[in-house]
Amino acid sequence: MNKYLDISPEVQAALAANKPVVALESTIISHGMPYPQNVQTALKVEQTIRENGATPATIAIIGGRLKAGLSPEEIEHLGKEGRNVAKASRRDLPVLVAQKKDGATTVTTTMIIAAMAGIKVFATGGIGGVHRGAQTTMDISADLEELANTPVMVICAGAKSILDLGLTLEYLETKGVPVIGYGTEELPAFYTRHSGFRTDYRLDTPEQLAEAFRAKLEMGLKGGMLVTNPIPEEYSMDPTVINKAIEEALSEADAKGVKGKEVTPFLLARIKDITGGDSLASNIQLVLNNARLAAATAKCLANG
Ligand code: PSU
Ligand code: MN
Repeated sequence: MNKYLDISPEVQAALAANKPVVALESTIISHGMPYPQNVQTALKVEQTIRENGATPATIAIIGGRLKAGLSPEEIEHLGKEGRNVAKASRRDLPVLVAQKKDGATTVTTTMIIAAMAGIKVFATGGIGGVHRGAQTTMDISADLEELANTPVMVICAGAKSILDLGLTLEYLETKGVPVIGYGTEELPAFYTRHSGFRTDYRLDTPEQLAEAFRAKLEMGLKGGMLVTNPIPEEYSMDPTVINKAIEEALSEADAKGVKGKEVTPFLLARIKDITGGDSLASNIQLVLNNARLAAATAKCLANG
């Protein structure tokens, strides 16, 4: 096994017995939500995965060790430290590991570490993508490149319109990443069920998701698969309210000159404040919804 990787005993036992395991990211804990809701949500997501018959593996870098499976104390630590913990993308891994630092893993690094551990399914909230204005800023999330290269199925609630959704889909097409709508032909827009953009395929059951991903793996096609699972109707936001908050957050980021890895956490925090916390409540519910689908899909993959 990779000498930098620690798989928790619980996750190791599940993998050895070919039982379903679901990977979870930690940037959503340290940079995506405020304390203490971040810790409460992370623990609730783990519990939801257990209740749905799979083993959760929350992923992070702790003291330079790549961790698949965290203790509740480690989750508390990442949540409490928040933005003091480095947001770790692919380019950050070498130095964080060499210097024995902590890192909160994004979709990118969670995929990398999940693949090292042999975990195939990963549940999160939203992925990074092509930012609006990327024609000049070149701000394109490393998440897209990772989806192109690393064999993990990522289950999210679509992408929010802080991104250019059309360009994000174009990029994924170029890189050969299948974009699946779960129970829908339309790409969900994270806080809402509708974006006006189409996914590549609609699949309707966890078994169908598992079959498609298994086919991809068995053909030896590199890269992952993106499953977009719409937020449940009862938790979805009013599009006018959320789009106004997004526009406001974007122009603030622009005025303040926010750049690089700070862009996404800045926008998420501002949107939460502008909506008076409503966006956070939706965010929590859509993550739980993705955790349930991921557990069901991991079960199908393990049984197949
Ligand atoms: N989108 C969200 N919540 C998040 C993120 C994105 O709705 O927490 C996080 C994820 O960890 C994602 C990362 O991988 O932000 C993307 O950051 P960037 O745009 O800097 O690549
Ligand atoms: Mn970026």
